[in-house]
Amino acid sequence: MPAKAGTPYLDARDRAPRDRGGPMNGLLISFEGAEGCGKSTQISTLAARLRAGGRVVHLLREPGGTPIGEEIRHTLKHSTENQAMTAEAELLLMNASRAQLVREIIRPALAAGGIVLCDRFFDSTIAYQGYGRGLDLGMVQAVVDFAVGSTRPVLTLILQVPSEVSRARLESRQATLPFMRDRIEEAEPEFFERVNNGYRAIAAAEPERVRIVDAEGSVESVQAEIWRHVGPLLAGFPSGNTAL
Ligand code: ATM
Repeated sequence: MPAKAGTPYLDARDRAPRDRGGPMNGLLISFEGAEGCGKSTQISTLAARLRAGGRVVHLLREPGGTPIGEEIRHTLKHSTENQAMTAEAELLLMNASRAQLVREIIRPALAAGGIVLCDRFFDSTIAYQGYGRGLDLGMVQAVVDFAVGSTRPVLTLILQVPSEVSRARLESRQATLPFMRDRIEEAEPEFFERVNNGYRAIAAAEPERVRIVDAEGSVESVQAEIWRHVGPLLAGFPSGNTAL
């Protein structure tokens, strides 16, 4: 129920519609999926194709993407002091990084008509902190709403590979970079199963915005599938602009 004028109490949902951050002419597209699903390769291939077509593209990652966000990312993933981190602190740090990224980079980029490709956005929080860590989903959603306000992706692609494939790729990466300890990747296999269930639930709840892409095929075939979703969004969207 909307808050009455003069009421001191406003919850995150009342506040979100006012937190618009100005007119947004660009496109925000997010990419999600388990580790080792091939997201980074696909996002940079897509960015190159869009830039070749004269689009202004911003490639961002979460957590991170700003100097403050990158410090938070280090604390979340690699800091030697992070073993004791609670799920609640993890939720808030992910969203502190996000709140900064939205206001420092994403909103100005969208206002200038750019295309923002985000390697993970708030659906990671629903999947990892909500489904994976088991935090209350209503609470997680309220924190996300506060962090992003009305800045939401027009399209979210979840790249899906079988969990054995994802685990095998993760283990081979860990073997080649043993000094890059990552607290989140150290979770047990059941955690990642819950995360994948979360992604399936998100896709089922928002079929218009969220699409699952089978990412097991060749880089080219997966990119073709991604383009089938992205291409139609570009119709009527000016290319060759000089945004940001
Ligand atoms: P990558 O940038 O390598 O995907 O690492 C980010 C990690 O942070 C990833 N971990 N794994 N495994 C997913 C996790 N994450 C969250 O738990 N919540 C979030 O909101 C975001 C953005 C990422």
